[in-house]
Amino acid sequence: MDPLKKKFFEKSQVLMKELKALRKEKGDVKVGEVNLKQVLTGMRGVKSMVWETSQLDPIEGIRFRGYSIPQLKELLPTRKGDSQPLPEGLFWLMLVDEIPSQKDVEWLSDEWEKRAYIPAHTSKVLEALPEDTHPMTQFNIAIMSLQTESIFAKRYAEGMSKNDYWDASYEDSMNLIAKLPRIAAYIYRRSFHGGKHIEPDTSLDWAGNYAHMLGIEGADFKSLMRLYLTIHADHEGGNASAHTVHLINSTLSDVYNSFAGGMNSLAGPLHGLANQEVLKFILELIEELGTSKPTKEQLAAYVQKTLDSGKVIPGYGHAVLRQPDPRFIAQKKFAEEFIENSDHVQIVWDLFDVVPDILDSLGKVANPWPNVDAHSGAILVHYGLSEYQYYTVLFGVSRALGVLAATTWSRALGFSLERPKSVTSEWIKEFVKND
Ligand code: HAX
Repeated sequence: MDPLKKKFFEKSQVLMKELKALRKEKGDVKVGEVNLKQVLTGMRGVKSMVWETSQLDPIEGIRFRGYSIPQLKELLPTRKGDSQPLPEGLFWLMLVDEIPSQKDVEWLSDEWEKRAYIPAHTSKVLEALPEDTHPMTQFNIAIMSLQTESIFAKRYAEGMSKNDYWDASYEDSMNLIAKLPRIAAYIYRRSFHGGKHIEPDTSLDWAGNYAHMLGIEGADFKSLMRLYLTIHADHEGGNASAHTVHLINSTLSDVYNSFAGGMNSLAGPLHGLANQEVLKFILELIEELGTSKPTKEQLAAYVQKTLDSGKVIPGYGHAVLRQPDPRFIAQKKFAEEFIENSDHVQIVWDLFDVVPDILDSLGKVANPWPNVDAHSGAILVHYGLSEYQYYTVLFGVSRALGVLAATTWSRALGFSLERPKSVTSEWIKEFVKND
């Protein structure tokens, strides 16, 4: 058994027994109440699942196994000569709740490299699609085509014992994560660079190699990708993409089916697609205002006009956060350190000064602050990745780390099929009348 898998098995056995005992002895303890507003507005705040890998605080933002993003930047191993954390380190941390050593992350980079093989039919499936198919659609179709590789599905069909679900899930998760940069880079080169693909550089780490296969060279872009793929990895279990993965996987549908479902959820503009919408918004405002150096007054007027036309300001607001997103701040710090004289980055910073007051003045927006998606596009454009239709794929590659680590835990802990209760509006009216 590989060292990460062995560690995971030992830890998950202990927790599984503890949770079983808790369920038996304390199963009736109340953990909260649900009010009508929560039923009517997307179940905000209803505590209804266990997600081991990270937890979100409205004010402090995300903590991965208790560590904030600045702490991760201090503690996770880096590649020699680079200052940004390696996503391999975060995956290790999320899976086994331990900060890995340099040797551990090097082992993981090598292990993913060994598992990165893409079956021939996946490129055939992609090639059958029109080149202008949205990259997220291509990404999903490619993931689904990889389902032929599912060890879980094969072993289940052969009569696998419940006790082995975690093992097959671990293998599928490791294999899928290993393959994602290759299929994601393939889609980018196919859609935007005439199908001129770039061979992987197996001496690089997972994120560095992805940057290389995208065709954007330079140490700073590799560094950005390590940071980007770390900070987008997980945002507890209630967000739409993570929850979709959790729900699908609870039916014992394999990791490929589950992750593809989550990616369809990430492809919505209120969720991950917001990163493409933000850059589109910035490009459109530059076009309409006729300058790439707009004043804050011009920006304020443009924001107001957008709201007046019944649209949202992409990259602002959040269902849980009530402060600027630490993932936005981490990207701002990166831009301050590495990027000089970018009009796009300056617009992002000026919008940060202008938008919150305007959203606040509407009197209904719960969180007027920027979220993770407000900053990423401007940095990517700086390095030459200007095709914003692709941005959510980058997010998706990263999100695999969190949701697949969490899914492996779900199978090890033997979580049940998810099945909440729905009610009709008639039922609600009756209930309120009788209350
Ligand atoms: N611009 C304009 N109006 C906004 C707004 C924004 N950025 N954010 C919230 N509002 C509006 C809502 O549309 C809602 O209006 P109605 O009552 O007229 O329907 C009202 O304010 C209350 O909404 P809320 O309680 O503040 O926010 P929700 O929890 O319902 O929604 C969203 C959270 C993220 C969907 C919302 O803030 C939004 O639409 N933001 C813009 C899109 C975006 O950036 N999405 C990415 C979020 C982060 C993420 O998941 N990344 O992947």
